[in-house]
Amino acid sequence: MSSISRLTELACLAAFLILAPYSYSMAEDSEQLKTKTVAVGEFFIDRPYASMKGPTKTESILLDPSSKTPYLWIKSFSVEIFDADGNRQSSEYLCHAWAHLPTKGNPESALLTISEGLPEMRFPDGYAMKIPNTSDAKIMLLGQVRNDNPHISKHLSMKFTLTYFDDTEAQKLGLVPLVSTTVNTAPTDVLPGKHIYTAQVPQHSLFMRNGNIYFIKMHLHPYGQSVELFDDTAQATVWKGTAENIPGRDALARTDAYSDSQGLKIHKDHKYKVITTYNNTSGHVIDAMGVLRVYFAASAADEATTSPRSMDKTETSLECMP
Ligand SMILES: [Cu+2]
Repeated sequence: MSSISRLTELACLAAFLILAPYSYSMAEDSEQLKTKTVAVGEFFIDRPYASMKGPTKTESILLDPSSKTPYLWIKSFSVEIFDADGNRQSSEYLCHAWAHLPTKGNPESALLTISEGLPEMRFPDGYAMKIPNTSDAKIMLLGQVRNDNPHISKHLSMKFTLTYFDDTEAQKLGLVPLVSTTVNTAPTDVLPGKHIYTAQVPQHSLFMRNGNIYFIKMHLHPYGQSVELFDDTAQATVWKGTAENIPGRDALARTDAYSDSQGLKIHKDHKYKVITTYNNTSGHVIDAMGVLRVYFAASAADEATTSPRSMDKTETSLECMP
């Protein structure tokens, strides 16, 4: 190799090393990831409780009063269930758990929520929920249990776990903040048999901007089969998640989630709908929900021109935001 081309190569390498921190987010270092756990409960169950009908408990916490950074960046939220002796219990008792993050804007845009079939949510590398770290910036935690076993007498408690980076680390990593919103297909009473429910994504929805979805969770009740985000303009599925029911029980074993740094592209000039399917094999009418919750980052241009804080209209009320 000539000395000139060698010099050119070295110059290119130097330029790359100088520019790299600004062009690429660094790999997330788990040593810098902090963890907060909170016990919520107890919940006493001695009869069946359908989804959304079981005992509920709340707690409010400061995530990290010892941290002096102005913001904290939440990476994951999970819940485990224990009995009175501290033995780990099945997640089938989890109806849902919420963490309402402090925000000056739309409260619905800063909600972490997990529910039956999905006991953990974790954002992909490069993305997180950003919250202020001040003495009044409390996170409101809510847990609700469910049960389909009539022969039971149990005291349960929940362990909520949040993982997060402080602002200094988040800046180093170049983390991008996400906002959250839901689309609810809201089938309330489902007759026996197969059913399809469809809801248009409203134009005022937080994710009807150019940008990407980086995390999706779906919420179904037992006998739910799938939740799909469909691009009506392109006539294409954006994402479809399915659920696994426990045979012979009124309970979900598992629901899908989407978590990927690549993201799912959203076009603000397209029309979208959410399609939920149920197969009610119980032989009687059941109550049900079909919710798609997305975590979204707008493109830089759309973020500058459209503030989510100005969109105070939400698709659903706080009582039905799983
Ligand atoms: Cu529900």
